[in-house]
Amino acid sequence: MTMDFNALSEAIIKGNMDAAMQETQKALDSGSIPQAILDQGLIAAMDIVGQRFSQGTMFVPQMLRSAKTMQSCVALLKPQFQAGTISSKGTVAMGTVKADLHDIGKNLVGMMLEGAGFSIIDLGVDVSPEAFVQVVSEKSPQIIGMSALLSTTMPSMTATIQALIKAGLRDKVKVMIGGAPVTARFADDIGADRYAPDAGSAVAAAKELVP
Ligand code: B1M
Repeated sequence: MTMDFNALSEAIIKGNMDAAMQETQKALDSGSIPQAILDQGLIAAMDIVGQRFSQGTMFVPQMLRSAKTMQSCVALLKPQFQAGTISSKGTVAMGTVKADLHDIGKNLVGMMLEGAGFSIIDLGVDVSPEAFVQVVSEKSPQIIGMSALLSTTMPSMTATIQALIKAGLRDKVKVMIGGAPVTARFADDIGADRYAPDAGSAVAAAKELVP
């Protein structure tokens, strides 16, 4: 069924958690597809928050409130994306790179990968190249997933790949990168195995990397 998610988006933008959660539940109860709620309601709202921040009509505390509101709505959607499969397709160690605290996209990608049957090691935010190297050395994930939302933190992706090479571990793990400022060209330039523009593509890419 089609539904418009304006009330939901508006509640996210205003950081009105109760209203946003009610709208999310209402959309689920009325049969809306969870992916549509996510894309057209939640992510669309965060894009508007970003635009207003750029225009100087929204500030960091409001952006944070919107982010927390979105995360509560994502938690309501999470069971809808759970895997029907028990055996793991492989392990992905996911983190937002050093000096970057944005974790909504990273968490969404992790949630979708989990839903597709991958096991996730969540390294959190502000993850140093050394921490990525350590997880590869100790836990042997098939893939590391790096997320960056700031153009200033993208070089940490390069540093992580260099650190993996230095530790002799680069050929032991596939590297997937993503985040709003990241591009396929950048992924090629730094020697990553894959770039994914969104959570859905990240799942498709992970399946290709670990067939
Ligand atoms: Co920040 N922020 N922020 N912020 N923030 C942006 C990113 C910005 C674009 C806003 C703007 O100016 N329009 C801008 C960055 C400009 C730039 O460098 N290009 C910005 C800035 C400047 C800042 C601060 C510097 C502001 C300040 O303090 N003056 C500061 C930096 C803090 C830090 O990290 N050190 C800051 C802080 C924050 C908050 C803490 C308030 C909050 C984050 C809360 C949190 O994450 N827990 C926040 C938010 C919410 C945003 C915006 C509004 C929304 C980000 C988001 O969650 N989007 C954002 C504007 C925007 O992006 N429209 C902005 C929704 C999310 C689902 O999308 O994360 O892109 P996204 O993830 C997508 C894809 O990118 C992809 O899949 C996801 C799902 O489809 N993807 C991957 C992501 N990771 C992937 C990994 C993969 C594959 C795909 O493989 C491993």
